[in-house]
Amino acid sequence: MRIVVMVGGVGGARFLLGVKQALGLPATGVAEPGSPHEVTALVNTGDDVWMHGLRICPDLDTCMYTLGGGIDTERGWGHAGETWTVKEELAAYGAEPTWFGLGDKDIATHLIRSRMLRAGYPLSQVTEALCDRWKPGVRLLPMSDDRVETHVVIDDPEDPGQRRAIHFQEWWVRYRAEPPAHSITAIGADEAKPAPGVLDAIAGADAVLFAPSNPVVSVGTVLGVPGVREALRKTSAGVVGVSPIIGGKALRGMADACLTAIGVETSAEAVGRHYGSRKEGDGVLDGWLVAEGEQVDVPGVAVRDVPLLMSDVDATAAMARAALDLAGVTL
Ligand code: GDP
Ligand code: FO1
Ligand code: CA
Repeated sequence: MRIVVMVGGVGGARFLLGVKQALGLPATGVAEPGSPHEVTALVNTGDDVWMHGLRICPDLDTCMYTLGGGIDTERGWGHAGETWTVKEELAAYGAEPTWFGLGDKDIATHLIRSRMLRAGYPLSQVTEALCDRWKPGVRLLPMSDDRVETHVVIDDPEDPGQRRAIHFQEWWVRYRAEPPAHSITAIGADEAKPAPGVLDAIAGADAVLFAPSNPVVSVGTVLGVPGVREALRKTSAGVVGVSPIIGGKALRGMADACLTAIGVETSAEAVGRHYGSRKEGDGVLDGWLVAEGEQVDVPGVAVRDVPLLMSDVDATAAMARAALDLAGVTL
């Protein structure tokens, strides 16, 4: 089976661990040759940012480290056993931004990536090279090789009454998404092209799953790459999303603040409707997985309620199996 999963970072990576287990793929490392299943993750790159002269790709790295067995499970991002010596030295120089957690081991990833990008390699090839080491066991495809950066318009904390656009990383990491977002825009999305292999993966899939990732700044950004929505509406694969909202709450992070910014209520039903039906509308879903006991109606979309907490890999694998089943895939 060829499974495509649209993901962001922490939530998406944990969901991918469940998808791998559901398909009988080894937890870490690559499947032995001839495995009947292959998984392609289409990863959000709107969080990406240049900092201290390094290109940082939070969602790609979170997926790579998580699936490669190197993630710090507590934080959900960055390396296990990380140290922060360079970060402290940069702060001693007063080199901004001091609010971003650049780990020493993580910097090696950014040095390799920045050097390859400067040498003219596209992000998709850089990612492939980095994955040669980490062996995530799924193909990690950036949504685009072109620069797309999510920015958030807030009231300027330093100059009340003025509005300022800041990078999503500053809004989230520096300000914890406290300042209300007046608008969220993926700068460069309109001119971006899907990375090589993205549209083919969707067209050739047996199932396309939306991880329970942030529907605005993760899945939403991937959907915003020209050509992706059309490919999803055309594919013969079943397209099924997993709600990141349980009981009207986002489990972690800033999905509620993002949904509010785009005028969507923080509920499984509102997010399902936001993605919309492929058959009875201009949306992209055939199915929508919601939390057990939730009564959700999304016109033109088959809704199923199942336990939706990714409390461990077994629980996540059960969610993945339910999503694949709803997508019409029999394992
Ligand atoms: P990020 O890029 O690091 O923010 O990670 P993602 O966008 O991939 O995923 C973040 C989303 O995962 C949040 O909006 C959460 O609501 C969702 N999430 C986290 N844990 C769970 C869980 O156990 N179950 C479900 N259904 N969603 C979850
Ligand atoms: N998240 C934080 O909350 N604080 C940090 O200092 C931080 C540093 C960081 C460095 C590299 C990286 O790949 C990710 C990092 N993240 C950090 C996570 C990341 O900013 C967010 O989790 C996602 O972008 C949210 O969508
Ligand atoms: Ca992210």
